[in-house]
Amino acid sequence: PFLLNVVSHPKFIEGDYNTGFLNEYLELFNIAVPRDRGSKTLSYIGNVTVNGFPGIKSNEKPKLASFINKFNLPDYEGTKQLLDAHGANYVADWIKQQDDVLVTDTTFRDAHQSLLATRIRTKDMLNIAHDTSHIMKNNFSLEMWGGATFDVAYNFLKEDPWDRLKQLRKRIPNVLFQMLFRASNAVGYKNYADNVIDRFVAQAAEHGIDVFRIFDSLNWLDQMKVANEAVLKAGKISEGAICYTGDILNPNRSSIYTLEYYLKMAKEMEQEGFHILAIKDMAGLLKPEAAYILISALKAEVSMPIHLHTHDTSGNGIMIYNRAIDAGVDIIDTALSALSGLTSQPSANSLYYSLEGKKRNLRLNIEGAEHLSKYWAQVRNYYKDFESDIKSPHTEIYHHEMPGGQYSNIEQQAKSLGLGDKFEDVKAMYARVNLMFGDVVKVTPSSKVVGDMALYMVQNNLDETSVIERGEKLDFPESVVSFFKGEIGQPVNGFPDALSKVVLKGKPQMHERPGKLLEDVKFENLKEKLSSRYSTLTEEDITSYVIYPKVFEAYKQTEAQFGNVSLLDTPTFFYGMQKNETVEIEIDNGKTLIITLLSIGHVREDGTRTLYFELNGMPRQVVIQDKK
Ligand code: 3PY
Ligand code: ZN
Repeated sequence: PFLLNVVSHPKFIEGDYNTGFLNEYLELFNIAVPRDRGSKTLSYIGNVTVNGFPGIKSNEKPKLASFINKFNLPDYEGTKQLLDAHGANYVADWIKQQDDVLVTDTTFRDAHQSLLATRIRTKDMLNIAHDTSHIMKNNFSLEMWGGATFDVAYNFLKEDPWDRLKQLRKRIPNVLFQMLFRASNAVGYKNYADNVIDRFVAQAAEHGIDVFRIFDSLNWLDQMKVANEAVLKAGKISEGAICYTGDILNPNRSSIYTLEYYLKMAKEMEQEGFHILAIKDMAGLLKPEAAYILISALKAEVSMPIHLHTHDTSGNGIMIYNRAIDAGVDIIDTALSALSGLTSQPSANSLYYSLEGKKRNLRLNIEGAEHLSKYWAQVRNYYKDFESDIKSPHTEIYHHEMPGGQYSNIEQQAKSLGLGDKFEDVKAMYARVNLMFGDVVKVTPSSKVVGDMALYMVQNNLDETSVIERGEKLDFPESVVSFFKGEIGQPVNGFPDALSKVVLKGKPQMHERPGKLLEDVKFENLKEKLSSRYSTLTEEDITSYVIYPKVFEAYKQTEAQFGNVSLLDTPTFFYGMQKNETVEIEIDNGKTLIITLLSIGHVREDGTRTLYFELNGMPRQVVIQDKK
């Protein structure tokens, strides 16, 4: 009966209290938005139990990790206190004075973005947060936000990314929090107005981000300036990233991406006032000796500290970091062993041991890292259905240059287009499209454009010549048209003429920064509009709405229906409950729901089933539409 919205029904309001009308007005049974938190939670669990969770294929619900935290309060001393007390320039100088190699741990962001389709939930991070605060207290930073985590949180995990930031900040007050920021694309896939970038950075800084790694998907510095200025204004650490492309060891690979190119861009970035320079090797293309040459040259020619990021896709990650460390790199990105390797970052644990006997080692608590890694090894099992198919090192990345995170994605896309058996062609085409586009940097979102074009060409049997010859009649993918219009920025060597002509079909190509032409977003008007729609609305919600309007609204709808599902343990969130199982969900300090699933009723003719629960000792029933 708690499902029925009787009191708001017009007949009830008119004074017709005779419940006989319930039989006449069947629409009363359609309203499935329960009001109290217990009912919302039961409704969520009931739904997942009956209908499953998107992407979860196995039936076996993983066991809850048996793990004891060593600490139950955070530590209070670390790099965060250095920044808060002395400011960003001080921290930049401090980094350069350290003999040890400093560590950024990517377990909370890039590691699971690259291995598990970004699916790790806040709950699993919070469960290990106090130990992380202690064990990683000597880290440079924790990369824990940005990139794809923002939209995946809303879209797939049905949780609020801002809440993740705030909750983790409370439990880890001592280590710098770092995010990946796509310059004018913020945490999205297209350009936003400058005032959106400004506002996003200010709010992220206010709620806990200390280090912003800013990159542009075409290495177009003009486009990174707005974000950099916003970070400087917020008093936080601005880290400018150069995306590594091509191969400086191979003079035949590219006439653009030479050592001189990287040095020139680094010097220009220094002029812009970035505090740290990052080399972002998003596809793992940097070979060990290239790392040695590049880092040595950068150390000699720029005074910013150097932070290196790579992916272990080729299997050469540890070797790359060893040579970068020989060359004097200041900070490196690693993941805890259990979430490292392959398309993720190299393992911190392995790197530590590989450096024994050398002059410099990592500033890492190795016993602690092993302890944390044991936790993640158990938790990773919750996400087994999101594992990518890559099982061994891939050296072919040196040829196709596809970022690791894109690889499994594009494989799925190929399958869904019926090109499953042509994946080899798609990868080869990806490399050819890169050259057709003028040899571009490939990272979100430019990598998606190259990928979309490669799929399109294989699907339509096109090659470099026929695409131009038949181009006037071809309907190119939307992302490709947008790229040639200049909407995500300018490639290093500009746009190729012949291809621009057939893709654009007379539409103009822009050579200005798109953000400069976009009108400022009027946040006050949006606030008014959204406040009338949602009873709880934060200033950050409005920013999220601007970046992902549909995704945000869908999230709010799920929240209204099911409450705060981020409180559920992960096995229950993905798998629901099994008969006679009991789970506990702490919904507030000291308020716990103890839920037992007693039985599942048969499907009725209208496709519904009743699930019989016990909630804190009281019997409860939930009617669920069986969609299977
Ligand atoms: C992202 O933009 O999400 C990336 O990880 C790019 O490497
Ligand atoms: Zn990365």
